[in-house]
Amino acid sequence: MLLELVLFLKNYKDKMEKLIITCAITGAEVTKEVNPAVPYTIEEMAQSAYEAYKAGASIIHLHARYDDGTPTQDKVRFKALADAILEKCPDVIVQVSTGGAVGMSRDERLDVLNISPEMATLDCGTLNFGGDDIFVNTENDIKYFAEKMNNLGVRYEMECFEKGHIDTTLRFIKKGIIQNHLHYSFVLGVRGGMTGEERDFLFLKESIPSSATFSVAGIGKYEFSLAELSIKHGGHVRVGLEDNIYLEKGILTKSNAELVEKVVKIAKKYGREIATPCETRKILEMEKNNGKTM
Ligand code: KMH
Ligand code: ZN
Repeated sequence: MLLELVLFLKNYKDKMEKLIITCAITGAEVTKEVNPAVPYTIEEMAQSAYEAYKAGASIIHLHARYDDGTPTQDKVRFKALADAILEKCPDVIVQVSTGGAVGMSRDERLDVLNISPEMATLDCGTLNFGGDDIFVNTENDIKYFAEKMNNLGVRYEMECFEKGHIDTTLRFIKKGIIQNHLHYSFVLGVRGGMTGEERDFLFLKESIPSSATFSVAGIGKYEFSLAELSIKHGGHVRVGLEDNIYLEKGILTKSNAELVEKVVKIAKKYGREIATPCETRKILEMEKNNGKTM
C-alpha cells in the first residue's frame, strides 16, 4: 500500500512540469493609493522585478508607467525599463503588455513592439472592465496584433478573460493567424469577465487544445485559490500587484516578491518544482523563437 502511494507520487511528480511563475509587477490601473508597494519609477520597477525573480518568477509581465504612475506604451520608456530589469536579472523573460490601458488605440498599444521584446501578451477579446470602462479587442485588432507579432518573431501569450476569447483563438489557430506554441493565460475574476470559481477554471482548461500550456491569473480574492488549482492541474501561475494587492484577506502585500513566495510555498505542497527562465523557455518552446535562447 505504502509502495503504491510512493509510486503514485513519483509518477505524479515525473508527469508534472516544473511551474512557471509570472509576476505582473505593476499593471496600468492599480495605484500607490491602494498599496504603496506598487512600483512606478524605473528604479522601483527594476527592484521589484529583481526581488520577484529571486523569489522564483521566471517571467516578468510588464506595463510601463511614468514616474507619477500614468501608464504609457511609449517605446522609449519601455526600453529603459526593460534594460533596467535585464541589467539586474539578465536571464529573466520580459513579457511586455500589448494591452496597455483601457482607451489606448491599437497603434499606441503596439509601440512597445519596437523594442523587439522576447515575449508579449495577445489579448483575445473585448471585455467590460467595470463602470464605463471597456477593454476593446475586436476581431480585427486581434488579427492585426497577431500578424505583427508573427512577422517580428515575438512570442505571445494569449490572454483570455472568458470562454468566447478561447473560441476566437481556436478559429484563429485553424486559419493560421495564431502560429506560435499555444500558451494561454486565463485571467479570471475581472469585474465584467468570468469568475475565478473552480467550475469556471475547469471549463476553460477543458476548452483549450491538449497540446497547449496555460497559466492562470486570479484577480483580487481569486489570486491564490486559482494558483493552487492551476498547480494541482499541471498549469502555471501569474501573481503580482497588477492583479492583487493583498497577501491574505485584509493584509496588504509589502512587495511582489511576497506574492511569489506564497506561490512557491503552495507549489512545494504539491511537489511542483519551480522553473528557471531557461526551463521556462524550454517548456514554452521559446528556443525556437526569435533566435533568443538564454
Ligand atoms: N490593463 C488592461 C487594460 C495585458 O496586459 O495584455 C489590459 C491588460 C492586459 O493588462
Ligand atoms: Zn497586464
